[in-house]
Amino acid sequence: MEWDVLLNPYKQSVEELKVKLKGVREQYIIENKHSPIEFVTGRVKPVASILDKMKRKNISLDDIEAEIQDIAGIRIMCQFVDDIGTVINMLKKRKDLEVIEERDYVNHKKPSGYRSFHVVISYPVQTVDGEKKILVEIQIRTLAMNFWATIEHSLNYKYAGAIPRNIQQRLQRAAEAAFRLDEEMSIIKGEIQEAQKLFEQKEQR
Ligand code: 0O2
Ligand code: 0O2
Repeated sequence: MEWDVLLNPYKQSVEELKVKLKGVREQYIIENKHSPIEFVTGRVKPVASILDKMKRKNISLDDIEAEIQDIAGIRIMCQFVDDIGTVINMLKKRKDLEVIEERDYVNHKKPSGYRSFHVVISYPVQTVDGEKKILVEIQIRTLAMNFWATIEHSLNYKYAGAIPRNIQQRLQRAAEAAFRLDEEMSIIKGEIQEAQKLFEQKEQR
């Protein structure tokens, strides 16, 4: 099978969604508002990883487009935990995509310590053969969650999924520290917003 042909609409979708979501950030910034989006990245799953997942989950070639939801992957990084909900609501209101699944690993962390909010969307991409609906997994997470996940992902790769116990324990503690960092930052965010409200009231007097 021609992987390039199969993956092309996925590549197109990732590029389009990156432009659109970076545009959302831009709009907040020009309107002088706090952007719930700090930055956006995206990738098409490498063929080797697709083959791995097919094997691991016993998925046949005919079923990959329906069964592998993260062939196209978008990641949205936020400063604050609250921003995650704002981003999810924004996605749900958009007319150019449909949210079809949600996985809340923010309030229900994985045993590894992983935290992130996953949304699977159906995205209509225009091809030369007409419209094709593509599944895209969007991961929404804070900068602290992203820091932890990036490090843990490299360690998992290094140890081929069998991270030594002592390092696993360190990672658990690091995950707790990242959680506390997010909590501390949320408190500061609240303080800032309160100060701004008081300032506005003073201005109006
Ligand atoms: P900027 O603002 O000039 O840095 P492409 O290579 O065009 O396909 P892209 O978006 O460049 O795609 O690459 P990718 O890997 O999808 O996303 C990386 C983007 O995330 C880059 O922005 C990085 O600068 C940005 N990024 C990474 N870490 C941080 C961070 O901690 N804070 C912020 N604000 N941005 C970060 P761009 O798009 O190159 O634009
Ligand atoms: P990549 O491109 O290497 O990131 P499964 O894929 O079976 O684990 P499922 O239900 O298909 O699970 O999807 P899920 O769990 O919603 O999302 C899987 C993706 O979430 C992973 O993609 C990771 O990006 C991320 N993820 C999930 N758990 C962890 C974790 O414990 N640590 C880290 N660092 N990331 C995690 P892939 O397949 O690894 O692809």
